[in-house]
Amino acid sequence: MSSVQRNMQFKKVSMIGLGYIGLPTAAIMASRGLEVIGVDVNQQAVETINQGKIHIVEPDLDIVVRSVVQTGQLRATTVPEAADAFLIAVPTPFQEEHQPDLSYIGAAAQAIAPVLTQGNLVVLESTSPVGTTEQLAGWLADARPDLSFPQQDAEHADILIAHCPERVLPGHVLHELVSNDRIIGGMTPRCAQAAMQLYKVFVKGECLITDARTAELSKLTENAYRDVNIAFANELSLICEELHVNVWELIELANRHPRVNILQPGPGVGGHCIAVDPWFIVDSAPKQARLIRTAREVNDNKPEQVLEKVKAKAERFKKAKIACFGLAFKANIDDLRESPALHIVQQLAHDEVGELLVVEPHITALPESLTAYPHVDIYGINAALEQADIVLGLVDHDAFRRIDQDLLKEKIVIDCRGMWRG
Ligand code: SAJ
Repeated sequence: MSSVQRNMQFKKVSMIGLGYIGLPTAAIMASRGLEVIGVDVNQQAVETINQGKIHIVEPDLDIVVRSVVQTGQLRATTVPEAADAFLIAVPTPFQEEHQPDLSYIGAAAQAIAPVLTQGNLVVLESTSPVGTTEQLAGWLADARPDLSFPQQDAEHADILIAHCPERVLPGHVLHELVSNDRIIGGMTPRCAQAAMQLYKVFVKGECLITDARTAELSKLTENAYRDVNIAFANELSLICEELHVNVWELIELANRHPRVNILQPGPGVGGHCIAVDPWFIVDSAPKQARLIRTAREVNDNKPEQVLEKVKAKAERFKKAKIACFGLAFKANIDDLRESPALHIVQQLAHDEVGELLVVEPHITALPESLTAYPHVDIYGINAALEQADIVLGLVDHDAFRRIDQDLLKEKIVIDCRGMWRG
């Protein structure tokens, strides 16, 4: 290995995909002095970013983006151009039967292949099934037979490839991007070293080196671990209902054991990570991943159980007024993607269970999926509480936790988050 290879200098870096992960990462790298070219197929997102604005919601991200666009360190485009390193942060959703959909990674590979040059580093950040980094390397090799890749030339390859999964928590992205430890999975040790040098530019946490397959499974394992633990809490909530025990008190007591740490039940698991990633393990090892599959099923069934409970209570009224507290997929964010709360409200609206008074302080208007229903409207906290027969707590936003519980005394309360226990 030459000294040039040992000390790769990254000056210009390209981020493919400017979404919830790509844009903050691009902005942070730019703020550390790298020249960053952000690439996205969404022309509108590109224009927004080039105006120094953002098209997603993440605390403080607007400030960083405005600053690095103003100084010229970050520029967005729809067409990839040559760079020292390419990071890929595109979606990896699943298809109908929960098989992973790698088409966005395939499209990213096709987009960057023409501009690759000898010595480039390509890093896959998207959460991916085991073997995807090798698949990416295969696609790039097919597109560029004039260059050599790690699967062909190991440590002598022209192009270095690694998988460094993103692990940041929505709502805390800017902090966690810098402070979290980072897993660096190289296709070869040299690939890992190069990727580590790049991440060291902005990561204060430890950079832990491994191979690409272990890095892929590590990310999936982290989210499956959380999913299984939430499923345990959700299952407990059903057991407690059957046995007339308060699940929140039960968990609080059990967690006083020094080696017990049960998570919180809820109306289901939302977001685009935890409800998706465990399926990638199930898809790759269906016979072995029995617990992981069952956890997914337990969590996916939770909204149905909430619906049944609300319907049973609403039957007592001619047309129940149901105040639905929260639409977001979790507390204190405005992200409605894959939200069990939204799913429950949509289903209540569809089944005409009553008049729905939707309270969601993080949005200003009802989402499109609810606007067509005449018996659904958006309300402030107090107006909804004044009128409601049934109060349905779906998301534990801080604003809801602060509600004066005297106002709930005369109501039928279905509190899926344990926020009104007092
Ligand atoms: N939830 C519960 N009970 C709990 C904790 C969470 O019902 O005790 C629910 C939330 O309400 C939400 C869902 O689970 O609907 C997921 O929320 P989350 O806060 O657990 O996770 P995400 O999806 O926002 O982010 C996760 C994180 N992964 C882990 O904590 C292991 C994050 O670090 C990852 O980067 C992210 O997935 C990702 O992009 O994969």
